[in-house]
Amino acid sequence: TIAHILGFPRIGAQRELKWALESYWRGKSEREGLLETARALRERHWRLQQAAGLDQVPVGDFSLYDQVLDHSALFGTVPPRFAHPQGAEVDLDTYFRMARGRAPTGKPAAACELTKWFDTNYHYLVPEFHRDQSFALSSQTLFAQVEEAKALGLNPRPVLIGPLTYLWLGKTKGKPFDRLELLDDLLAVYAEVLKRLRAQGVEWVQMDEPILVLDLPNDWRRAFELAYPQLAGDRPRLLLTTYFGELADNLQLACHLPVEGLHIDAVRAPQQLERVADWLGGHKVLSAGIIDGRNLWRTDLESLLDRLEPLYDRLGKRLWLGSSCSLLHVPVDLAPESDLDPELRSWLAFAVQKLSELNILKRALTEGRSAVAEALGSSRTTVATRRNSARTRRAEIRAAMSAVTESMSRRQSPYSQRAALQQAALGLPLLPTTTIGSFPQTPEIRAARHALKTGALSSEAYQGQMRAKIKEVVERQEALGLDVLVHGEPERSDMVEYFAELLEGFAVTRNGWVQSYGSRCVKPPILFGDVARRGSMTVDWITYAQSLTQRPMKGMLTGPVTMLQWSFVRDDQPRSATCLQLALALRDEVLELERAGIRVIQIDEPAFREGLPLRRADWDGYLDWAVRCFRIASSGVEDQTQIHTHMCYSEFNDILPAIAALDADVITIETARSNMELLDGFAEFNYPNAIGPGVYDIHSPNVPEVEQMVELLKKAAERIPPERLWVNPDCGLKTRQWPEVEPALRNLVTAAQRLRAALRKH
Ligand code: THG
Ligand code: ZN
Repeated sequence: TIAHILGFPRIGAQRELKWALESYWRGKSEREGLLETARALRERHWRLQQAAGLDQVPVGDFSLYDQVLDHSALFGTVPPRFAHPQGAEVDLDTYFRMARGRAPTGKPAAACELTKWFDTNYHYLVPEFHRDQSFALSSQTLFAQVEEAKALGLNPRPVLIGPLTYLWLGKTKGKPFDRLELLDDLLAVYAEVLKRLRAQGVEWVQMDEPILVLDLPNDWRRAFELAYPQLAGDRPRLLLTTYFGELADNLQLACHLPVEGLHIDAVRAPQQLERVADWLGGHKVLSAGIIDGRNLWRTDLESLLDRLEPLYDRLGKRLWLGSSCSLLHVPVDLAPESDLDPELRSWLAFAVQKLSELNILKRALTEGRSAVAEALGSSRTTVATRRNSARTRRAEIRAAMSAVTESMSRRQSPYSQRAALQQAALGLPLLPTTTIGSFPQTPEIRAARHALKTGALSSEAYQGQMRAKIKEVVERQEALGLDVLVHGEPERSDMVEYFAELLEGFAVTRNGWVQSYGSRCVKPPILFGDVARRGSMTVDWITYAQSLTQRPMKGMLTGPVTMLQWSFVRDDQPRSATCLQLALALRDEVLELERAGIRVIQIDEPAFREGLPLRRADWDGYLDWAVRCFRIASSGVEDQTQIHTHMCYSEFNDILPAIAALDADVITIETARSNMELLDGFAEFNYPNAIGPGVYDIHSPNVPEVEQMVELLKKAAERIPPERLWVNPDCGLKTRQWPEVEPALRNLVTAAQRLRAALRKH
């Protein structure tokens, strides 16, 4: 019986990789320094696994930017604009140019697209395939890392994204074609990679095929049956790994593929364990992913053993114990989190702690429970204290949940009536201009927040500095001629963390960073108990900002679904119940903003689409409660109060009815890069309320030209009646800098004015 994990977080407990990357990109350090930091992190992470008694270490789970990009380098999938000679080694700067559009050497070019990795908050770089694509082994990195692990006396298990998942994750460019046409050519490179690994003495390779938990079209299912036999021959054993969900209709397919082992996610889908054991045949390894790679609660070891012992009796050594998925999605180490409440802390396991949980389970199976009695006792106590804790349940919140009525999720009047009342109250021009909420987080703002945290700055002094920033952005917006203003959010570290710090039921960590993309990280809060609003969270800032201007000031909140989606949430009640608590807390904040005279309130839901389950059969259930929670948060207001929402990073077309059902008065969405094609869906669907399609791509440092935005707006006006069209950037401006933002917004306002004038003439 082997205990193992599918991957370890690579950013480093102190985010060493982030600092090393950013220093290299700025030209402040040499390639050697970066590579040495990376090597040292790999060694540290492998040693942690070894010290915890795990039997194999994943190799290739480490990446300098993204594991999908690493595969594009391995197979030579480099888009033509990077002028990479076919078959040559993909060097470090080509790699970073693909990721970021630029690198210390080489010509800049448009970066590859970033997209969410399944239903996580991690983003991968989308492989680009063109019609005459061919693949060739173009990176030695993986083989070198195998040698590295061997030299340390470890048993390396290289991690590869499987051929079908790799093709699935990519996009075709140019004339459309079927990606499966590329499979044979790609398989030849996989065979070569496997042969090389075999020659290096590798016993097992982890082949990730997480698309086996999706609804797969039949030709993709057939492709699995055709592809894997072609990988037979001189190769290591294959552990086919699936995660993030249930195999369901792909279960027999996965069990019958000619590989030596199958890994399943037994946290998201525990019910499939026994069925897979039944179907797997008498010689294959079953790797049970039983330690949660997506959340950070300590495992109930004894209940799990009740489940695993009968399986172990059946399978013996063929039962392996693993993490449900890579630990990439959880923070590194709980040990330094000394600020956390001790009781809450005793309920948690970060990546390092999860390694020992695996070891305890393995020992309990192979040596008997008595060999680890102490650890099991501690787990039992944890489970009991958490279940019975007063911290997790509040009577008044339970009462409020039961008291929710149907009318709480309905505005007083339909949109058309509200729109007229809002227009009368706000007096906005045709094509009103606004921004999404955040303005550049300057080094001064960050320094002030840091000084507040360390105690170097008093709370009063901090308030004063933030107010000064707010005044500055209000003046700038007035000067630019924007119609609906924002306060700029200088006081917010992160749109989720900010509210988590103020709400009861949440804890935040000091250093619990999780990689979001490249060197960028987020620190997801821990939602451990009933959510309650202690007092107002945004009202002082917003009313101060409103006091500085006659124009409407938008109050900015993060919506319930996004708060849920971007936190580690409790697993002792359905997500829908937790989301309802968030909605009730936000509803109170919305009402207080309204009472304070704020007439436009935005409730952001960028993670609304990402929360959609991976299987279509589960969509309606999710959309039903997610929509209801948004409506509960937003519907307490008078008709005159205008509710906005914002969404980004997503394909919206498949959930348009749900987006319409949110019944926000205005939705602002990311569209600049899709050239307004995204709006076709909204137009075809006859989306009923107002829309602000982003006309300024804030992900690029380029300043958009007036003409360019006028063109985009014209396209938008062909699809959406101008009376229901707003003009705004794609997303918040937090990551941008003033020298780009100011001219870009000036052009945006000019573009709106031009189109208004043109429309008046007709
Ligand atoms: N907040 C949270 N999750 C998110 C986003 C967010 N997921 C999707 C998207 N936005 C991810 N985008 C980013 C963009 C910037 C950063 C992180 C995620 C970022 N992080 C800082 C860093 O890594 O240096 C750390 C935070 C800080 O110090 O401000 O810049 O907005 N929850
Ligand atoms: Zn956005």
